[in-house]
Amino acid sequence: MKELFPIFKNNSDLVFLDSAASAQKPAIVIESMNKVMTNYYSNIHRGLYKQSQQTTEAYEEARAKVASFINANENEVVFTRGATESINLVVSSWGRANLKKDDEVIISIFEHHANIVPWQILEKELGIKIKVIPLKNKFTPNEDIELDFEAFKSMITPKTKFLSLTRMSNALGTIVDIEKFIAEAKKHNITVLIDACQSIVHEKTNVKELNCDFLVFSGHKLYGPSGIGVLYGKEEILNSMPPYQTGGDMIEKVSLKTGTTFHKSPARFEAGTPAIVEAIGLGTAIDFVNSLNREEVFYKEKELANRIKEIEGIDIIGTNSETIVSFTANWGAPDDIATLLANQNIAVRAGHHCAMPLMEELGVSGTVRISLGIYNDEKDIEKIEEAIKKCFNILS
Ligand code: ALA
Repeated sequence: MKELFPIFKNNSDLVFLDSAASAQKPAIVIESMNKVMTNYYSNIHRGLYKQSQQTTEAYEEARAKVASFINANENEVVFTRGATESINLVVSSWGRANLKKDDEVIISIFEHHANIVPWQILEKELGIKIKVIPLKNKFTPNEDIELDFEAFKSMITPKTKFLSLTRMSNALGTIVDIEKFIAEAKKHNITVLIDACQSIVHEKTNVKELNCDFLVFSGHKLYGPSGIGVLYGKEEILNSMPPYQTGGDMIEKVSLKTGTTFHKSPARFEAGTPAIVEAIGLGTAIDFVNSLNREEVFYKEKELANRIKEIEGIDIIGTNSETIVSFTANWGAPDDIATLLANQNIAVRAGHHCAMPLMEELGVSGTVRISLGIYNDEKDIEKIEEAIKKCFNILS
């Protein structure tokens, strides 16, 4: 698989174990973006000339690929700059239009800052209340970790309006049984957003089966470019929401005399010139992922992760994690371990992983996070095993 990713040709010793932060790009994605820019690039939805029409077609084709990838309709797929912008869009637009003082929003202790801080802004601005689904059991290293579903059920009240939940913890790799949480939320008419940033890379995602109202993900973790992300929203909900940003392409009519009217979704939420080339690159990344036997790839990634969990002398944070291994060690600080690994050309992430409340709950300042992608193989695992032993010898 490495041969499909030019970075490994140009960095033959690189052991890349930081795909949860951002994945490497296959040649096919790089070439497709290059092809647009060298052959027909123009702005979209505006030009009557051939190149503009070609670029518009490629951009809208990318939207169709995303829609089919998650089983949505095309007008339910909004291109954003990334998952962070997608969540901010929902909080800012849906939140301000639908929430009032004392309304409750439920998130979980697993959430990334991008699914916490926008809600905190509304908490200050509108006086809403944020409730947090806790861990089921007191945290113990080298044990499984899960969210407390019973606690979630008991925190729902008539004032609970929104559930914003990750499918897979970016910091630990723990999978959340979102089907169960969504079904419970729906019994109480709670609007649901799923953060699928990490999970969509590894598993099939079907928004209709999930019955979530919103789902967000970024292109760059899915072997696509950075600067492009997706907001899925149910059509009637998106069309009921006020615009998030205003400007060109999202308006139906602007008049200084009678005012402005707006398009429906998706144009309603794509003000200005969007990330055209990146959207097309994301479409190609989806073609690439669709060409793989996804179950087989996921199985292999899990197997490799399980081998890492067996390395002696490290404390695994959440042994039931999948494709990610987060650990601490009583012989070295996460930053020191990551630096020594970097010196051996091994890329991992160390720190709080933009999930400081989770770290606080676990009682750690940070972890070393090893995250796997489709290009990782047995050799990478042997190298990380060896490298961690070396770190132990140096630091202990
Ligand atoms: N959210 C990305 C991560 O988990 C950057 O590292």
